[in-house]
Amino acid sequence: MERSVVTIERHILEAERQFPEATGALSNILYDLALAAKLITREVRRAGLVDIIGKTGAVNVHGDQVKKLDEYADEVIFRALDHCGHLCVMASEESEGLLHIPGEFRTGNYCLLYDPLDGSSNIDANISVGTIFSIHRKVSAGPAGTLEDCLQPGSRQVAAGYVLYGSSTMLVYTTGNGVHGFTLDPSIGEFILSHPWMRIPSPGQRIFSANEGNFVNWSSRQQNLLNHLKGLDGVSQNPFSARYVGSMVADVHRTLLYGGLFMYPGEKQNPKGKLRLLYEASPMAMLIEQAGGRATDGERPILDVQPTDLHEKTPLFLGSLEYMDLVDRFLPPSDESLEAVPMSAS
Ligand code: P6P
Repeated sequence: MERSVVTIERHILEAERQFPEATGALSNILYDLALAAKLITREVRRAGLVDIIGKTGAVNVHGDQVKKLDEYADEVIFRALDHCGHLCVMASEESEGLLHIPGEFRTGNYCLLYDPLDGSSNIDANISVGTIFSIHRKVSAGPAGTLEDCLQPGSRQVAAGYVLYGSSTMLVYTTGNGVHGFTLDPSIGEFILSHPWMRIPSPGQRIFSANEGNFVNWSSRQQNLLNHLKGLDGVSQNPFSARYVGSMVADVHRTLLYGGLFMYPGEKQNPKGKLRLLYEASPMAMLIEQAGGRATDGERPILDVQPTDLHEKTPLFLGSLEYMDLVDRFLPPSDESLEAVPMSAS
Protein backbone atom coordinates (compact mmCIF):
# COMPACT_ATOMS: atom_id res chain seq x y z
CA MET A 1 0.00 0.00 0.00
CA GLU A 2 1.27 3.47 -0.87
CA ARG A 3 1.81 5.45 2.36
CA SER A 4 -0.56 8.42 2.41
CA VAL A 5 0.97 11.38 0.58
CA VAL A 6 1.75 14.15 3.08
CA THR A 7 3.13 17.41 1.74
CA ILE A 8 5.36 19.59 3.92
CA GLU A 9 2.60 22.17 4.09
CA ARG A 10 0.16 19.55 5.42
CA HIS A 11 2.76 18.29 7.90
CA ILE A 12 3.52 21.79 9.22
CA LEU A 13 -0.21 22.56 9.53
CA GLU A 14 -0.88 19.35 11.46
CA ALA A 15 2.06 20.04 13.76
CA GLU A 16 0.75 23.56 14.38
CA ARG A 17 -2.69 22.19 15.30
CA GLN A 18 -1.10 20.50 18.33
CA PHE A 19 -0.47 23.96 19.79
CA PRO A 20 -3.85 25.75 20.21
CA GLU A 21 -2.04 28.97 21.04
CA ALA A 22 -0.04 28.84 17.81
CA THR A 23 -0.60 31.84 15.56
CA GLY A 24 0.66 30.17 12.40
CA ALA A 25 3.64 32.52 12.18
CA LEU A 26 6.28 29.79 12.48
CA SER A 27 4.33 27.67 9.99
CA ASN A 28 4.39 30.50 7.48
CA ILE A 29 8.13 30.95 7.89
CA LEU A 30 8.64 27.24 7.20
CA TYR A 31 6.35 27.39 4.15
CA ASP A 32 8.40 30.26 2.76
CA LEU A 33 11.66 28.42 3.42
CA ALA A 34 10.26 25.44 1.48
CA LEU A 35 9.44 27.80 -1.41
CA ALA A 36 12.98 29.22 -1.34
CA ALA A 37 14.34 25.65 -1.38
CA LYS A 38 12.37 24.92 -4.57
CA LEU A 39 13.70 28.05 -6.26
CA ILE A 40 17.28 27.27 -5.26
CA THR A 41 16.84 23.66 -6.42
CA ARG A 42 15.91 24.92 -9.88
CA GLU A 43 19.13 26.92 -10.18
CA VAL A 44 21.37 24.28 -8.57
CA ARG A 45 20.05 21.69 -11.04
CA ARG A 46 20.89 24.04 -13.92
CA ALA A 47 24.21 25.27 -12.47
CA GLY A 48 26.44 23.52 -14.97
CA LEU A 49 24.27 24.50 -17.91
CA VAL A 50 23.72 28.07 -16.77
CA ASP A 51 27.45 28.37 -16.35
CA ILE A 52 28.08 27.30 -19.94
CA ILE A 53 25.25 29.45 -21.27
CA GLY A 54 26.33 32.31 -18.97
CA LYS A 55 29.80 32.22 -20.49
CA THR A 56 28.38 33.19 -23.89
CA GLY A 57 27.24 36.57 -22.53
CA ALA A 58 26.51 38.62 -19.43
CA VAL A 59 22.94 37.31 -19.22
CA ASN A 60 21.42 33.82 -19.15
CA VAL A 61 18.43 32.44 -21.04
CA HIS A 62 16.01 34.26 -18.70
CA GLY A 63 17.75 37.55 -19.27
CA ASP A 64 19.01 37.52 -15.68
CA GLN A 65 22.50 38.51 -14.76
CA VAL A 66 24.49 35.28 -14.25
CA LYS A 67 24.99 35.33 -10.50
CA LYS A 68 27.18 33.20 -8.31
CA LEU A 69 24.90 30.48 -6.99
CA ASP A 70 25.42 31.27 -3.33
CA GLU A 71 24.64 34.95 -3.91
CA TYR A 72 21.52 33.81 -5.77
CA ALA A 73 20.49 31.49 -2.92
CA ASP A 74 21.12 34.24 -0.39
CA GLU A 75 18.92 36.66 -2.29
CA VAL A 76 16.15 34.09 -2.85
CA ILE A 77 15.89 33.30 0.87
CA PHE A 78 15.88 36.97 1.88
CA ARG A 79 13.29 37.92 -0.75
CA ALA A 80 11.09 34.90 0.08
CA LEU A 81 10.91 35.92 3.74
CA ASP A 82 11.44 39.69 3.98
CA HIS A 83 7.73 40.41 3.46
CA CYS A 84 6.25 37.47 5.45
CA GLY A 85 5.56 39.76 8.40
CA HIS A 86 6.79 37.21 10.93
CA LEU A 87 10.49 38.09 11.12
CA CYS A 88 12.11 40.94 13.03
CA VAL A 89 15.57 40.41 11.53
CA MET A 90 17.62 37.95 9.49
CA ALA A 91 21.32 37.08 9.37
CA SER A 92 23.16 35.25 6.61
CA GLU A 93 26.57 33.63 6.23
CA GLU A 94 26.89 35.81 3.14
CA SER A 95 26.45 39.16 4.97
CA GLU A 96 28.68 40.65 7.63
CA GLY A 97 25.89 42.52 9.43
CA LEU A 98 22.23 42.02 10.29
CA LEU A 99 19.67 41.88 7.47
CA HIS A 100 16.91 44.24 8.54
CA ILE A 101 13.32 43.88 7.34
CA PRO A 102 12.60 46.57 4.69
CA GLY A 103 10.52 49.45 6.10
CA GLU A 104 7.54 48.74 3.86
CA PHE A 105 6.97 45.34 5.48
CA ARG A 106 5.56 44.38 8.89
CA THR A 107 7.96 42.84 11.36
CA GLY A 108 7.24 39.83 13.55
CA ASN A 109 8.43 37.84 16.51
CA TYR A 110 10.98 35.50 14.99
CA CYS A 111 14.59 35.75 13.87
CA LEU A 112 16.03 33.70 10.98
CA LEU A 113 19.71 32.82 10.61
CA TYR A 114 20.87 30.91 7.57
CA ASP A 115 23.71 29.63 5.45
CA PRO A 116 22.21 29.95 1.98
CA LEU A 117 24.43 27.52 0.11
CA ASP A 118 26.90 25.70 2.31
CA GLY A 119 29.65 23.90 0.44
CA SER A 120 29.09 26.00 -2.68
CA SER A 121 32.74 25.63 -3.69
CA ASN A 122 31.78 22.02 -4.53
CA ILE A 123 29.16 23.03 -7.09
CA ASP A 124 31.55 22.95 -10.05
CA ALA A 125 32.35 19.32 -9.21
CA ASN A 126 28.63 18.49 -9.05
CA ILE A 127 28.98 17.58 -5.36
CA SER A 128 25.93 17.97 -3.09
CA VAL A 129 25.49 21.34 -1.38
CA GLY A 130 22.97 22.54 1.17
CA THR A 131 21.05 25.33 2.88
CA ILE A 132 21.00 25.44 6.69
CA PHE A 133 18.54 27.49 8.79
CA SER A 134 17.93 28.32 12.42
CA ILE A 135 14.90 30.12 13.88
CA HIS A 136 14.71 31.91 17.26
CA ARG A 137 11.98 33.87 19.00
CA LYS A 138 12.50 37.63 19.25
CA VAL A 139 13.80 38.56 22.71
CA SER A 140 14.66 42.25 22.26
CA ALA A 141 12.27 45.14 22.98
CA GLY A 142 10.82 47.22 20.12
CA PRO A 143 9.67 46.12 16.67
CA ALA A 144 13.04 45.96 14.95
CA GLY A 145 15.24 42.93 15.49
CA THR A 146 18.67 43.37 17.01
CA LEU A 147 21.89 41.42 17.49
CA GLU A 148 20.44 40.22 20.81
CA ASP A 149 17.76 38.29 18.92
CA CYS A 150 20.46 36.50 16.91
CA LEU A 151 22.98 35.80 19.67
CA GLN A 152 20.93 33.17 21.45
CA PRO A 153 22.16 29.72 22.51
CA GLY A 154 21.08 26.81 20.35
CA SER A 155 18.91 25.48 23.17
CA ARG A 156 16.53 28.40 22.50
CA GLN A 157 15.96 27.60 18.83
CA VAL A 158 12.28 27.10 18.00
CA ALA A 159 13.08 25.38 14.71
CA ALA A 160 16.10 24.23 12.68
CA GLY A 161 16.64 22.46 9.41
CA TYR A 162 18.54 21.97 6.21
CA VAL A 163 17.94 21.45 2.53
CA LEU A 164 20.22 18.96 0.78
CA TYR A 165 20.59 19.50 -2.98
CA GLY A 166 21.77 15.97 -3.69
CA SER A 167 20.65 13.20 -6.04
CA SER A 168 17.25 14.49 -4.97
CA THR A 169 16.41 17.60 -2.97
CA MET A 170 15.49 16.87 0.65
CA LEU A 171 14.28 19.26 3.32
CA VAL A 172 14.80 18.04 6.90
CA TYR A 173 13.47 20.07 9.83
CA THR A 174 12.52 19.99 13.48
CA THR A 175 10.38 22.29 15.63
CA GLY A 176 11.39 20.36 18.74
CA ASN A 177 8.95 17.52 18.14
CA GLY A 178 11.07 15.02 16.25
CA VAL A 179 12.96 15.30 12.95
CA HIS A 180 11.08 14.91 9.69
CA GLY A 181 12.44 14.60 6.13
CA PHE A 182 10.72 15.56 2.90
CA THR A 183 11.79 14.73 -0.65
CA LEU A 184 11.00 17.15 -3.48
CA ASP A 185 8.93 15.62 -6.26
CA PRO A 186 9.93 17.92 -9.13
CA SER A 187 7.07 16.66 -11.29
CA ILE A 188 4.55 18.33 -8.97
CA GLY A 189 6.84 20.80 -7.19
CA GLU A 190 5.93 19.45 -3.76
CA PHE A 191 8.03 18.32 -0.81
CA ILE A 192 6.56 14.93 0.17
CA LEU A 193 7.07 13.37 3.63
CA SER A 194 9.56 10.57 2.99
CA HIS A 195 11.37 10.25 6.35
CA PRO A 196 8.98 10.76 9.27
CA TRP A 197 10.40 10.71 12.82
CA MET A 198 14.05 10.36 11.79
CA ARG A 199 16.25 8.73 14.45
CA ILE A 200 20.03 8.46 14.28
CA PRO A 201 20.84 4.73 14.45
CA SER A 202 22.30 3.59 17.75
CA PRO A 203 25.08 2.60 17.68
CA GLY A 204 24.83 2.99 13.94
CA GLN A 205 27.42 2.29 11.27
CA ARG A 206 31.06 2.67 12.33
CA ILE A 207 31.77 5.68 10.11
CA PHE A 208 33.90 8.70 10.98
CA SER A 209 33.76 11.85 8.88
CA ALA A 210 36.63 14.35 9.23
CA ASN A 211 39.20 16.07 7.05
CA GLU A 212 42.31 14.10 7.95
CA GLY A 213 44.38 16.52 5.91
CA ASN A 214 44.30 18.64 9.08
CA PHE A 215 45.67 15.80 11.24
CA VAL A 216 49.04 17.45 11.90
CA ASN A 217 47.28 20.56 13.25
CA TRP A 218 45.00 18.68 15.64
CA SER A 219 45.59 18.34 19.37
CA SER A 220 47.32 15.16 20.50
CA ARG A 221 44.03 14.00 22.03
CA GLN A 222 42.20 14.53 18.73
CA GLN A 223 44.98 12.64 16.96
CA ASN A 224 44.66 9.81 19.50
CA LEU A 225 40.90 9.67 18.90
CA LEU A 226 41.45 9.32 15.14
CA ASN A 227 44.13 6.66 15.65
CA HIS A 228 41.66 4.77 17.85
CA LEU A 229 38.88 5.01 15.27
CA LYS A 230 41.31 3.73 12.62
CA GLY A 231 42.48 0.82 14.80
CA LEU A 232 46.03 2.18 14.93
CA ASP A 233 46.27 2.22 18.73
CA GLY A 234 46.06 -1.54 19.04
CA VAL A 235 42.93 -1.23 21.16
CA SER A 236 40.06 -1.23 18.71
CA GLN A 237 39.53 -4.51 16.88
CA ASN A 238 36.99 -3.07 14.46
CA PRO A 239 38.21 0.08 12.72
CA PHE A 240 35.73 2.66 11.45
CA SER A 241 35.23 3.46 7.78
CA ALA A 242 36.08 6.98 6.60
CA ARG A 243 33.51 8.99 4.66
CA TYR A 244 34.01 12.71 3.98
CA VAL A 245 32.18 14.70 1.30
CA GLY A 246 33.52 18.06 2.43
CA SER A 247 30.00 19.48 2.26
CA MET A 248 28.60 19.70 5.78
CA VAL A 249 24.93 19.11 4.95
CA ALA A 250 25.80 15.94 2.99
CA ASP A 251 28.08 14.63 5.75
CA VAL A 252 25.59 15.39 8.53
CA HIS A 253 22.67 13.94 6.54
CA ARG A 254 24.56 10.66 6.04
CA THR A 255 25.45 10.61 9.75
CA LEU A 256 21.78 11.18 10.65
CA LEU A 257 20.66 8.33 8.38
CA TYR A 258 23.46 5.77 8.95
CA GLY A 259 24.94 6.79 12.31
CA GLY A 260 28.63 7.47 12.95
CA LEU A 261 30.63 10.56 13.84
CA PHE A 262 31.05 13.89 12.03
CA MET A 263 33.91 16.05 13.32
CA TYR A 264 35.41 19.41 12.50
CA PRO A 265 37.88 19.90 15.38
CA GLY A 266 39.78 23.01 16.38
CA GLU A 267 43.38 23.33 15.24
CA LYS A 268 46.57 24.96 16.47
CA GLN A 269 46.10 28.03 14.28
CA ASN A 270 42.28 27.88 14.41
CA PRO A 271 41.28 26.72 17.92
CA LYS A 272 37.62 27.40 17.02
CA GLY A 273 37.84 25.35 13.83
CA LYS A 274 36.03 26.39 10.65
CA LEU A 275 32.30 25.84 11.08
CA ARG A 276 30.01 28.65 12.19
CA LEU A 277 28.08 28.32 15.45
CA LEU A 278 24.86 30.21 14.75
CA TYR A 279 23.82 28.96 11.33
CA GLU A 280 25.74 25.70 10.97
CA ALA A 281 26.58 23.98 14.28
CA SER A 282 23.54 25.09 16.34
CA PRO A 283 20.83 24.03 13.85
CA MET A 284 22.62 20.75 13.13
CA ALA A 285 22.98 20.13 16.86
CA MET A 286 19.24 20.65 17.42
CA LEU A 287 18.45 18.21 14.62
CA ILE A 288 20.91 15.53 15.75
CA GLU A 289 19.80 15.77 19.40
CA GLN A 290 16.13 15.70 18.40
CA ALA A 291 17.00 12.51 16.45
CA GLY A 292 18.57 10.89 19.52
CA GLY A 293 22.22 11.77 18.98
CA ARG A 294 24.57 14.31 20.58
CA ALA A 295 26.56 17.36 19.48
CA THR A 296 29.42 19.05 21.36
CA ASP A 297 32.31 21.41 20.75
CA GLY A 298 34.61 18.80 22.27
CA GLU A 299 33.91 20.10 25.76
CA ARG A 300 30.24 21.00 26.17
CA PRO A 301 26.92 20.63 24.31
CA ILE A 302 26.74 22.92 21.28
CA LEU A 303 23.24 23.92 22.34
CA ASP A 304 24.60 25.36 25.61
CA VAL A 305 27.13 27.69 23.98
CA GLN A 306 26.27 31.38 24.44
CA PRO A 307 27.22 33.15 21.18
CA THR A 308 29.07 36.47 21.33
CA ASP A 309 29.49 37.16 17.62
CA LEU A 310 27.23 36.65 14.58
CA HIS A 311 29.84 34.69 12.63
CA GLU A 312 31.75 33.02 15.40
CA LYS A 313 33.22 29.60 14.74
CA THR A 314 33.17 26.47 16.86
CA PRO A 315 34.72 23.02 16.85
CA LEU A 316 31.95 20.49 16.15
CA PHE A 317 31.53 16.82 17.03
CA LEU A 318 28.15 15.17 16.39
CA GLY A 319 26.74 11.70 15.88
CA SER A 320 25.50 8.51 17.49
CA LEU A 321 25.43 8.48 21.30
CA GLU A 322 27.88 5.57 21.63
CA TYR A 323 30.44 7.20 19.38
CA MET A 324 30.04 10.58 21.06
CA ASP A 325 31.00 8.80 24.30
CA LEU A 326 34.30 8.00 22.57
CA VAL A 327 34.79 11.70 21.84
CA ASP A 328 34.19 12.50 25.52
CA ARG A 329 36.70 9.83 26.50
CA PHE A 330 39.48 11.13 24.28
CA LEU A 331 38.75 14.85 24.52
CA PRO A 332 38.12 15.66 28.20
CA PRO A 333 37.23 19.31 28.79
CA SER A 334 40.74 20.16 29.96
CA ASP A 335 42.14 19.56 26.49
CA GLU A 336 44.58 22.49 26.53
CA SER A 337 47.24 20.69 24.58
CA LEU A 338 46.83 21.86 21.01
CA GLU A 339 50.46 20.88 20.47
CA ALA A 340 50.11 18.29 17.78
CA VAL A 341 52.11 15.11 18.31
CA PRO A 342 52.93 13.71 14.86
CA MET A 343 51.73 10.10 14.58
CA SER A 344 54.52 7.57 15.27
CA ALA A 345 55.70 5.81 12.13
CA SER A 346 53.19 3.06 11.48
P1 P6P B 1 37.36 21.44 4.69
C1 P6P B 1 32.27 23.78 3.06
O1 P6P B 1 33.25 24.71 2.62
C2 P6P B 1 32.29 23.81 4.59
O2 P6P B 1 31.93 25.06 5.06
C3 P6P B 1 31.36 22.74 5.13
O3 P6P B 1 30.27 22.52 4.32
C4 P6P B 1 32.27 21.52 5.22
O4 P6P B 1 31.89 20.63 6.24
C5 P6P B 1 33.63 22.14 5.52
O5 P6P B 1 33.59 23.49 5.05
C6 P6P B 1 34.75 21.42 4.81
O6 P6P B 1 35.96 22.07 5.17
O7 P6P B 1 38.39 22.26 5.43
O8 P6P B 1 37.37 20.00 5.13
O9 P6P B 1 37.39 21.60 3.21
